[in-house]
Amino acid sequence: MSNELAIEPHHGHHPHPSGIVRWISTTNHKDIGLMYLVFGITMLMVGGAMALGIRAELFRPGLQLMQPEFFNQLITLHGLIMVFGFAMPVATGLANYMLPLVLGAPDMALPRLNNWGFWILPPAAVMLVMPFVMGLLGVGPGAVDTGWTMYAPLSIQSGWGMDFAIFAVHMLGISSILGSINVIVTVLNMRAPGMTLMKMPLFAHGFLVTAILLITIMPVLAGGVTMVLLDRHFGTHFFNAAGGGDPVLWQHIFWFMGHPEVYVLLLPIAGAVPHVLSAFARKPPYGYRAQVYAMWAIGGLSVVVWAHHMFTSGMSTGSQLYFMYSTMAISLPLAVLFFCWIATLWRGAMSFETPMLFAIGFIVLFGWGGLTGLVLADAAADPQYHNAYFLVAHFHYALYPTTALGSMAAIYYWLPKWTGHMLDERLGRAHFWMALVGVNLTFIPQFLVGLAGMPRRIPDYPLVFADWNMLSSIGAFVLGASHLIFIYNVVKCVRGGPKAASKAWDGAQGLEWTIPSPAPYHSFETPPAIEPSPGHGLSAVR
Ligand code: CU1
Repeated sequence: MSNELAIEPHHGHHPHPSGIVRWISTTNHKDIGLMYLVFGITMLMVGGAMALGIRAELFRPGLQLMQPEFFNQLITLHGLIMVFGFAMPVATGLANYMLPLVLGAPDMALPRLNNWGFWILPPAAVMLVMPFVMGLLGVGPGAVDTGWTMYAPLSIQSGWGMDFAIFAVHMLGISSILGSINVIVTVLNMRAPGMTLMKMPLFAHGFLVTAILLITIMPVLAGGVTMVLLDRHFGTHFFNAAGGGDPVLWQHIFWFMGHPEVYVLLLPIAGAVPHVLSAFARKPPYGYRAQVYAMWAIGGLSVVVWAHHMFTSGMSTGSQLYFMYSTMAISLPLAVLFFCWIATLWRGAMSFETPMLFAIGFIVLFGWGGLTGLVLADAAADPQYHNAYFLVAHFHYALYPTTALGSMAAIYYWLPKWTGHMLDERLGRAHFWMALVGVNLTFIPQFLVGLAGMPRRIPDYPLVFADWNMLSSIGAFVLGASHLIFIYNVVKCVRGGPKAASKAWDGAQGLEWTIPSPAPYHSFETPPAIEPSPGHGLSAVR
């Protein structure tokens, strides 16, 4: 029986509220997923504008546009906004929209909690950015200016923008813990009958590991920033050396969250990309089991390697060796994922539509991020790179391909399912090539100036670094402009375009392609009778 017969939106329900009330009160996974995506992309624009402010100041040596205090606020907010405001909400939006669709479920397991989890986000973002806006208007000391790592003792001495950041981190943490609980409960309880854990799509595995990681690390960060708050206002000395505290303790707490956070950003994409590769190579994902085990291994290892960020903080040789080797060990499961992705393409009947371009772009550029990370993980070499622009280039090569190219691959891939329209391929290609040129032009020069010794987090630099910095700034503006094409293309696809079939892409497999495009308000009111496909996680309807 085809599923489409079982779906008839609205039957047996009260009429849905419309207008703003609909969005505030909605418990529908698609509405909430959409709000997460819109919120995340909005924050990408805000954080991106701040990055362009940074690059504009660094276009030439000397201070042109801003004072160092303001520059510090920009780098801090750029980091916090991109990680907590853009990357995580976009991933949560994908989870909300797509998990019920790929699992054959009617909705997420905990819809009211889902609503609450989203609506904590906008006030948190306002709280983070408000001191910045007030500072611009000449009121107060401005936003948090410690760098996104919020290192003590700076975070204890900084102005009240820091207190706002602490409360914002609390709220962001609550939001992602609620979202994670929902993902775990949904994946464990809402799968279509017959879809065992080892037959569910890789997309769901990626989010399951991510959600467990988030529940492990976010409370630790919340506890850490609470200790900073106590140090600032309530006379404790957790991180204050003058009172017998230890600033390095903060670094341990922060990076216990901060390192797994990288994999929180990677694993949802590592789960989504195989769907795209397999659709456009017209082959099932290669090495399904290996990919699942690799994702779990990455998740497990990611919580025991954090102090590789702290090699220069004065740690014993034994600890350095441990954190060096454990960090390098992560490259093994990561290499398994890479080989599986490449093997999925191997001898496939490939075509290069926009989502495929972004998926391949993600693999190649993220490979660069990973390889340069190995250099930094070497405890003996790290002092050369620590706090230099090499590091900045490395983590942007790790994070931009993942959070932007990877999530855009997923968004372009599922956009026909969301809107019922095919996207404009020409614009999609233009977006891809412009982003590809932009990201490389921005960050390759940063590797070079970093190796030559340019430190990070400075608004001014010696003349000798001028040419590379100018190129990097030009690249950043190209990259920024490419995002405008993205937004225009998505809006265009929402408003119209060639009609998308239920199965929008030839080679696409999985339950989400068995229901109409656009997907109806309630996805699978009757659990689909599935034909669990042997060993590659993309079930078909019987
Ligand atoms: Cu790390």
